[in-house]
Amino acid sequence: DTWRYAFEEALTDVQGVYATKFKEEIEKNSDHEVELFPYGTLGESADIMEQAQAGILQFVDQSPGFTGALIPEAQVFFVPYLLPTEPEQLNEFFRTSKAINEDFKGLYAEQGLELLKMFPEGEVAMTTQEPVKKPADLNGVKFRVMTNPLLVETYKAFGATPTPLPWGEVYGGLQTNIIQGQENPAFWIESTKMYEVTDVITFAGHSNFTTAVMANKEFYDGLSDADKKVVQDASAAAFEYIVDYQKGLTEESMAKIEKAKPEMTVNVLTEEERAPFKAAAAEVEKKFIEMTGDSGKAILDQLKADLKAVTDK
Ligand code: 6CS
Repeated sequence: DTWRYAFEEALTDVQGVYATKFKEEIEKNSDHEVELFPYGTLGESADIMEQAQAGILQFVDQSPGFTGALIPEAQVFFVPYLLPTEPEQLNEFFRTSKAINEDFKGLYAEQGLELLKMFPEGEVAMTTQEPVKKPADLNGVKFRVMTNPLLVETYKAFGATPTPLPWGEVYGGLQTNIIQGQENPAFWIESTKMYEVTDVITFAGHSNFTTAVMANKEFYDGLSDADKKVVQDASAAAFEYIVDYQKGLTEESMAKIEKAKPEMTVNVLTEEERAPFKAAAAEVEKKFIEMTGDSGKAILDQLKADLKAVTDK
């Protein structure tokens, strides 16, 4: 039989490389086949999620940036400056976190989804028309964010006018000046040519793009123990593969951007410049608790404990 797996990016982007590895592992270790559906073949992120919940798709990669309406707690990844920036610590956090590997599993299960893996896709950078050195530089900037209420709060706290949009509207929105900024990891800024429609890239270190791969739960629960193991093993192998694949990826992507558009301004904010952005985190954290109540607070506390365990090592 054939299992259908959709994701939010092209085959050659991070989610696509992960999915390709997952497919290879499944097909090597079982009689099942996996058919991959990259971005654009089945609709926007919200569409592929609906199809996965309906059981039309067996697997889906949807980033928490789009999962906020379904699972409000998944917005925790948009509390700025929460995750470590050091890659090995970050990877170890995703491997070992109880919040991610146990608590979130329960929340996804309530929505008919078996959470298989969460993984990081790289440090998020802002791309804008004008330099961003301080929050005031974002005043009046209509800044596209993924469709997620907490990210709206983050960019409000950063001083911008946040505009939630699905991915498909971002390039055109920048081109026609409906929006003047957006944020994403460097590989994505490069592969989707965001640098063609913005002039400045700013690294503020406020977040790492997190994504999540899940199965339709009814489908997963109906698998034999042997097939469940094949799926779990393939997920673990794809995780290790993708974190390794990403070593140096930001630098390579930035070099390609530099080559394609030498006049692009790239600013890496200093600690001093980051301070006012960091100061916004407390307010966003408060909003997160308001939106998600005890359940969100429990996840946030667990996540912080998991982070501490990794950074104390
Ligand atoms: O910003 C977005 O909407 C997209 N960014 C990435 C890195 N992957 C997929 C997502 O749709």
